[in-house]
Amino acid sequence: MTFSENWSVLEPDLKTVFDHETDPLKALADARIAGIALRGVYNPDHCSGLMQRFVERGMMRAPEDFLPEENLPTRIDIGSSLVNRARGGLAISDDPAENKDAFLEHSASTHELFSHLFDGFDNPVDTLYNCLSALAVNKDVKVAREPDGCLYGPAIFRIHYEGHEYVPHINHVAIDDKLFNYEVSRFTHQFAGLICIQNSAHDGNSPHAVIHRCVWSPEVQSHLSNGTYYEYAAQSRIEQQQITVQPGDFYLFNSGCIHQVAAVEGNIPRTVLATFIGYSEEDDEIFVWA
Ligand SMILES: O=C(O)CCC(=O)C(=O)O
Ligand SMILES: [Fe+2]
Repeated sequence: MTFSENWSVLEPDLKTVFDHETDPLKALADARIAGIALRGVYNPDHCSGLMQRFVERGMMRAPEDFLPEENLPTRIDIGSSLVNRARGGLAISDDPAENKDAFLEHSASTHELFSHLFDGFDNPVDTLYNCLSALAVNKDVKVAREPDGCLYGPAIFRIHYEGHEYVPHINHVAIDDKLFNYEVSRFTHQFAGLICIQNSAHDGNSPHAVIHRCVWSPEVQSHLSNGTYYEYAAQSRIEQQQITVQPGDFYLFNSGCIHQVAAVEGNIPRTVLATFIGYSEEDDEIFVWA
């Protein structure tokens, strides 16, 4: 079976990816493959070093300080989230223009933070961008920006405590979030590109994204909204592929395909360095943000 026929393949290194597929991001855009994993791109010792640093600097609760029954947020972000600041819980106003200014201002502070946060370690954001550049054929991978040059936050650490779950959903700035006042809405496809920083269990069975071979459509949306998606997926025999990764692995999937992540179990927070990626076949730029 070739790479392009085998939807479930998550190739382990760059050479095998390119042995099978001349343009892996195009294969992802067409949902011919579930995702791509590049193993061991970031030093796992630096992953645990970063986790320790986040706790020491008070940027996250120490795992032993987290009790699920205390009603504390089960997710902590380090970095700027476009959707949260444009229309989610961190929006400051009903005025989209004000939210945009605030998001871009926050993004500038993330660039400043990330300019020293990794001192003494390899820079994981650079590693993530290097992975994307290696996979991008004839396209430039750039931090997302507005026409005036203002940069979006380059990536975000998401720290997930016990109970945190992502139910089946898509991420797409135009289709789902309808953020047409942002430059990133110009892209046809949106991907999610992540580096696993910490698994919630050390036995390798930590939940990560399950990708469904199901692109968004109004019909699919009605099932998501009505709570009937699982039945629909079973009836339609929608293929699913679980992504299994270890700290230091990079993984990439088409976030326009339905995906989900099971609830974290246990007191080790599942932590990823996450980005979204805008891709259009005819566009020679690939924009990356969080
Ligand atoms: O944390 C993950 O593995 C994926 C989370 C997710 O749904 C996303 O990044 O869009
Ligand atoms: Fe997602």
